[in-house]
Amino acid sequence: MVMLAPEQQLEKLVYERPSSLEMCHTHYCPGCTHGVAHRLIAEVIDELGIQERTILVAPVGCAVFAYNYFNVDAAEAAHGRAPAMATGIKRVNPNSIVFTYQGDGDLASIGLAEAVHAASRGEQLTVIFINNAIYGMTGGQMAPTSLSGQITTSSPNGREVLSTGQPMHVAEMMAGLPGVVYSVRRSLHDARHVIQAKQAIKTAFEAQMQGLGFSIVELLSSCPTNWGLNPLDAVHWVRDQMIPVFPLGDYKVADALQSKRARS
Ligand SMILES: Cc1ncc(C[n+]2csc(CCOP(=O)(O)OP(=O)(O)O)c2C)c(N)n1
Ligand code: SF4
Repeated sequence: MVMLAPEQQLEKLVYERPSSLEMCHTHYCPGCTHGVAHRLIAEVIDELGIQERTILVAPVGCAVFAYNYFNVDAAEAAHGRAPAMATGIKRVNPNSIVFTYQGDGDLASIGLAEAVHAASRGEQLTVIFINNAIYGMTGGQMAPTSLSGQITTSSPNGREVLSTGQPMHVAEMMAGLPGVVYSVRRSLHDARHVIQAKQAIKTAFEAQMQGLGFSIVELLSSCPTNWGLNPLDAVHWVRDQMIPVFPLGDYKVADALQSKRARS
């Protein structure tokens, strides 16, 4: 076969599936940004060259089958228990890179204790926290992160903050714990923010690779199905309704990571 110089080639590769993603269809609904989050994590794992030593701890929630979608070793935790399971996995395999992938029902509700204690202990883990303001898998019940007045199947008249509290701010809360070295919030609602989200995921994994402590990236994510919106309106809802309540930003970046970012 005649090899053409790059400038003579008619086809240019613009998309390649990360090796850390399996070649399969996911069960996510059209327009759901769980898939975007998966793609970003897989790209980061590939770019950091850690596929062979990365272990996912999957949640219960819409991402329950994440272990089928990532081409890395994986374990499935009971609902909310991923940080506890990840703690054990990391402690017996200190050279592995362990991450949990958890929704807001999983992390901020039933599994809040496991998440907060793992963070407080400064476990060498990375948590990817998907905040879609609702319980997706079970049919759209209110989550700790549901917005004030948000209509869900368990708050048909809108979330009443006097009886159910204000939306929980996980990235800010985690930042207050000494064991946490990196806690930020990003959004998946448009291309610019997706690129920023990827950079944060990379920094979070790098924090673990350097043995600095617990890192968490909160990602504002869409659930068009349970919000009753089409995919475009759903990402606009993230932008217009969620971001004012959950401001994007860096809530904690340890000095060791700051100086690395300044050097790069
Ligand atoms: C011990 C236990 N309690 C409750 C459930 C039911 N349950 C399954 S998924 C889920 C909520 C998932 O919501 P979230 O973590 O926000 O993830 P999403 O589906 O939105 O991605 C609940 C309550 C369960 N599987 N196990
Ligand atoms: S129910 Fe919501 S979170 Fe779950 S896959 Fe569908 S759109 Fe995504």
